[in-house]
Amino acid sequence: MDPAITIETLKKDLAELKAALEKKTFEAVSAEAQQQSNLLNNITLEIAITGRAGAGKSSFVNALRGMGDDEEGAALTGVTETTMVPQEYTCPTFPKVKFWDLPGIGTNNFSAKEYLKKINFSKYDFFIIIASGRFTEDDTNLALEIRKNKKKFYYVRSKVDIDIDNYRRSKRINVEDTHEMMQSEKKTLGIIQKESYDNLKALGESSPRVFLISRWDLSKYEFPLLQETFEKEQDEIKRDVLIMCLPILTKDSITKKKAAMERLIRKKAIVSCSVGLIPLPFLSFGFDIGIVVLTMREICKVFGLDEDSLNILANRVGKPVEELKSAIEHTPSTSMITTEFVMNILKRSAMWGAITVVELVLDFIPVLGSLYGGGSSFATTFYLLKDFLENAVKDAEKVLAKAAEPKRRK
Ligand SMILES: Nc1nc2c(ncn2[C@@H]2O[C@H](COP(=O)(O)OP(=O)(O)O)[C@@H](O)[C@H]2O)c(=O)[nH]1
Ligand SMILES: [Mg+2]
Repeated sequence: MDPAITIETLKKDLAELKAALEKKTFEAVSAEAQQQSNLLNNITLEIAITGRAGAGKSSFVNALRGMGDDEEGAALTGVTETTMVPQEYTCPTFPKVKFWDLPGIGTNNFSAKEYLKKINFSKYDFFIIIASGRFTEDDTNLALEIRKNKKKFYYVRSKVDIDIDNYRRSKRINVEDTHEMMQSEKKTLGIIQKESYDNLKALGESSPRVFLISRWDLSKYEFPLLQETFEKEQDEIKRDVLIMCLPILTKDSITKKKAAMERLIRKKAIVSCSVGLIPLPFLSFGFDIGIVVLTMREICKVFGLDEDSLNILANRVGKPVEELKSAIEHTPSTSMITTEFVMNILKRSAMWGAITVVELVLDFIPVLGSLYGGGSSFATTFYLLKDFLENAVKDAEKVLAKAAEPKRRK
């Protein structure tokens, strides 16, 4: 198989890395890489979803995990809340990312302060306050308390799909008329946006921002904007974890995941220089094959190409998992990604006969040459992972397109 990346793209990457290294010493960059290279497994992120009973909290948690409501392990929806205990739901691929389905505000007559104490306020990274109609004093009191405690929160208005439907019915919109359908959607969103703004303003919020969503399609309305907003307000590391853990909704989410994964690969390649190098009989140098295997598996998960993610997606879109898998051309299933698999790529790759890539790396980043095997370890790890990533991105795009195709008639 031809490599998915060329020497030219590699040069571009190396030039960027070189520029980054000019700002800091290699030791500093290396220490930082050590700390951050395992971020998908050791950075925790706890997102709290709160709001009144029936607002759509549990449904939103399921949507954030890319799941339907009827799946095993999904949050129960449409049920009356009886407990005051936050329910924990982990991201299906990286369990250090958690979505907390909080008890309904206002159900037990707690003050906002008491409520926050009950739910163990301090552990959450940020809050999402959901309402399906009007926001109430309970919501704004909670927001006020969260703000006092210097944490971020976002107002979300759920179920806008229902509002759009209702508007269309009341105006007898012709469903065949795409223009009318689009106009009526825009019109309804405008109305809700204004209503929510006035509603929160009347409750004392000075310049409220509300994000309109439907749990049935997070790629639509204002979920993408909400996602962008909360990502922006996280530190770099948590932002990348968020990007890599949220489900793939659009091509744009694939692009963002790719950039985050590239940042991670750079760190992994740097770390690979300073760990024990394993010599391989057919290569003139050693490198840490374990890092490569693990990262390739992580790439599969991030791009929804592992078995679990594919099953979840198949269930969500109501298609057989085999149909989605048929769109994957390059990426092997995670169980196939082993040391042997990586060695086979190396054996087959003509580039490794001549050590061009290693020379190239040392050309750009000579400091690696001073570490025993550093240049070759970096080059091998970097090159293998970038190549794997390029292919995974192509496959993820194909799976996304396949999932969106109209269902086949039986
Ligand atoms: N159409 C539509 N229904 C929703 C949406 N979000 C939640 N629901 C429905 O609203 C009801 C209450 O949702 P649930 O998530 O259980 O609310 P919770 O009490 O806040 O956890 C359920 O029947 C959901 O299916 C949405 O965005 N669109
Ligand atoms: Mg619930």
